[in-house]
Amino acid sequence: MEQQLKKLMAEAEEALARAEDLDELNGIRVRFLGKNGLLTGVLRGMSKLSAEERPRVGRLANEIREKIEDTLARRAAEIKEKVKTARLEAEKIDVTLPGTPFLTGSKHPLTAIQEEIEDIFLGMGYSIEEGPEIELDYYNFEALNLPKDHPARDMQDSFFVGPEMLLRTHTSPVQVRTMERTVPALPVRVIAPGRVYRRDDDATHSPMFNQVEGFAIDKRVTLGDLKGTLQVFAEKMFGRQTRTRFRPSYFPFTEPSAEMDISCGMCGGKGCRVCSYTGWLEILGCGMIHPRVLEVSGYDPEEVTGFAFGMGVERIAMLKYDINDMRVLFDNDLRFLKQF
Ligand code: 2NL
Repeated sequence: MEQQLKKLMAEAEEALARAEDLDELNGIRVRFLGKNGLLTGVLRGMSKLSAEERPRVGRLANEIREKIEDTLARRAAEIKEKVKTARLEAEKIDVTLPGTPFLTGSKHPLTAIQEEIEDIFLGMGYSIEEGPEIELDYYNFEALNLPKDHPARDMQDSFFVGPEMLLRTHTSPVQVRTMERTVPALPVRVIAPGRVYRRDDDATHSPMFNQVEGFAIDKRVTLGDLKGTLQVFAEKMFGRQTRTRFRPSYFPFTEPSAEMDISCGMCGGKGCRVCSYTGWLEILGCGMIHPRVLEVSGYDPEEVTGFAFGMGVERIAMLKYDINDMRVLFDNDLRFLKQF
């Protein structure tokens, strides 16, 4: 019986040494130490032993059980460690390999310029309003002192989509809608950025372009307020050294009307290719809101006055970045866009 037990132990040790995973170990445990296992099987024969043999064999059996259990535990620990090492090896990464470049976009120059314009006027207490791009003839023309068949309508050749509807030719209709909504509240200071549409198409005109118009209404708003406001705008947009000049002009919705020029930033006003050797660049149109326009929207022109201005965002971008063909702003060629 002692022989049997020693043989059993040798078999168990050998099986344990060969086992490769935890499932196998568990199988060995069941096979040797389980309730119906081999060790139990041998011990069933103990009844045949003599009284002096029994304690010795019993002790040996216990020793063997403990030994097998020890080995089981040791092998389990070894196998766990091996599995862990193998997994670490498999999951190894080389942190010195070059990474995948993270592609970052940038704002389109027109968006950047428009936001810059917005920020300047927000800083002067203006709020931003938006409106529909498909507009009623009434808001685009009639309310702005441009009755049907008025020759000044030809200044803005338009895309009509119905007898009374068109793609807006400027963002002024947003301002008319704002006046209608806010009357008689004072003061009103609003800018209206957005897309506008005109039947024009060449290097300096696109059938769709972006405009920022602005206006201010209050008691006793003057031409001086207009000039001061736009001078501040020009300095913030083009630099502290920027000078402005106002030339008389004509718009049906302002009286008097003017064009504002800024001193050429390229030559400082001396004259160069960019300013066609005049020293000046035209950047916007403006004027005092025509009393008829105030009246149509419900404000009393005897009580309040206002100024208004409008500028093309593309034109500002072209001047600021020295771009000579407007179309590159719409081509979306990355070789161009990546420069900003
Ligand atoms: C230009 C000139 C201008 C206005 C826009 C305006 C709006 C209202 C009343 C009066 Cl609601 N005027 N807007 C005034 C003068 C000039 O735009 O050359 N834009 C690109």
